[in-house]
Amino acid sequence: MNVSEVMVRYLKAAGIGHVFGYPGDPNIEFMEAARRAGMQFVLGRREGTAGLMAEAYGFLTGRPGVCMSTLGPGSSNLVNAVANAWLDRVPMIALSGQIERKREQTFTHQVLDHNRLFSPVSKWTTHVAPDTVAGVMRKALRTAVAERPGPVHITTHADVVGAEAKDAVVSLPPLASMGFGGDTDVARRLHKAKRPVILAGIAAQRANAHSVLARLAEVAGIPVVVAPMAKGVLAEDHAYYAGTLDMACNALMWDFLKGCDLLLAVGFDAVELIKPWTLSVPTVHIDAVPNTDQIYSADTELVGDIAAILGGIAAVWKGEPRWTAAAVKRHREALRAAYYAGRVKGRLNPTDVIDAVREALPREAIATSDVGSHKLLVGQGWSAYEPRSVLMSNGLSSMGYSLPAAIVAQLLNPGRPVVCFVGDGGLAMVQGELRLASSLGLGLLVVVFCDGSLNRIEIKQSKRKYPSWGTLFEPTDIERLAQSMGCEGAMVDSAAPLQRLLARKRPQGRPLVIGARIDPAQYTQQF
Ligand SMILES: Cc1ncc(C[n+]2csc(CCOP(=O)(O)OP(=O)(O)O)c2C)c(N)n1
Ligand SMILES: [Mg+2]
Repeated sequence: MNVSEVMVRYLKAAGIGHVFGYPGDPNIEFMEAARRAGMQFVLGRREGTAGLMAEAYGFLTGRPGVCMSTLGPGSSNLVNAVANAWLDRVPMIALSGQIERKREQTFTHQVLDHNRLFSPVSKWTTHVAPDTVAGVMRKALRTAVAERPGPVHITTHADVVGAEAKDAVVSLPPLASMGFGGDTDVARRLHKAKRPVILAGIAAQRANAHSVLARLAEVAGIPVVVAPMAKGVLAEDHAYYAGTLDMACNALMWDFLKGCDLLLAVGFDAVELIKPWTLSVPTVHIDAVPNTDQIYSADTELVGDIAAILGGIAAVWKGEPRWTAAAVKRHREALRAAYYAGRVKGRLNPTDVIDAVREALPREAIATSDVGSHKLLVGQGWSAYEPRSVLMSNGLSSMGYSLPAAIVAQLLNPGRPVVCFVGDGGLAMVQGELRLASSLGLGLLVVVFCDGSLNRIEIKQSKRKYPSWGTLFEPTDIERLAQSMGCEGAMVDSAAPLQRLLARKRPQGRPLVIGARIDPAQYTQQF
């Protein structure tokens, strides 16, 4: 199939039988694909009115109205109709041809920047390519009809429309969510499943779904994997806690998910995904918003108050737990063993640091983590027991986050221990804020993973057999840095003094900054 044929298959699968438009050169392959597929082409007398016909089609049927124009003057003529659908809240797929990709940036005749032209009046502006066309069509159709509905604009380049599609799987997502009662259907499916798993993300935490999540996991016996920013949404000593996704021990976690026969994605936001989604298990999307990202495909969507939806499933659950607590425990033990892989005996390993801090602090401690190799281990190894007790930036993943975040966590929770985990690179970006923390009198614990390296990047250089270049930097004397900022400081290079230091006292009235001179060998083994 060529790209146009894949596009047309998606439109037909969505029940769309008409294209309203006005053609130019770059549209010919698309029109031919539409003709062969038995679609009706309605030749308006200008693009603006053809677009309004598509809007009326969308209004009447609830399915996206499809309009089509050529590049340049055709696309600028189409803007008014797209803007109309935007403010009338009508689903629309607007297509505009474009010059070949290799000339788009430098050629000028008839070339307008469609993304800039349509973005103020579209829910999404994008283009198709041979290796993305099916994914783009799934996302475009789901986005156009999701509340509030509106237009998606897709540019179709002249060299793409006839090219062979490499992403040609035609699999239409549900274009509507299930209404009231859908939770009963999902409960039935859960009951039929042998190895269902819940993947809980940040929206579940935002919805305060933690208690009902625990209840559902218990009554139905479903292990819960959490996304990093949702750590604590299920206490990590709960019998059905099954690990954190896309941090250390990634391979083991993905294998665990691959082994399930029904996945409930509960408020899971794919913004936290580092690896592409490769699962093909039947998936139910439970969220406050429809699955418009289409990063994972879900055959069913339950959209609304996440806690209420989970409560509905738990309330109608009948039958035995799907997993025994013992089976989940075996998985957790394998996960823990993988987490310690690569430890070097007699050295201060990153996991030694995390363990020492976790053991020294009470359950209710709040932890913040920065970005880098250390985050991947903190993300898997730090045990969280309460919602919103772990703060990390895992969407933008910006270095320099954890110290400012810890300052605020301590400011808002004066009686609660707060620990900031940070790499030496990340600390260097924001270390001036240590002075703020001491002037505010915050008894923060700051733990710095000192390896003289932007390790996460250095590791990627070494994977390509490149030397470490631009990724190493001179050590900072953390003890003196801390003191000059009005904090207490210490440097450790083995586990025993770290444990002693943490046992001695909690920081009071000013931060305690501990530089942990780690051996990064464990990172190399792990990633
Ligand atoms: C603001 C910002 N700049 C650059 C990056 C890219 N980056 C991701 S991890 C990393 C290395 C971080 O080094 P460090 O803080 O020492 O942590 P380590 O990896 O050594 O544990 C870099 C440069 C980023 N995520 N954010
Ligand atoms: Mg570092």
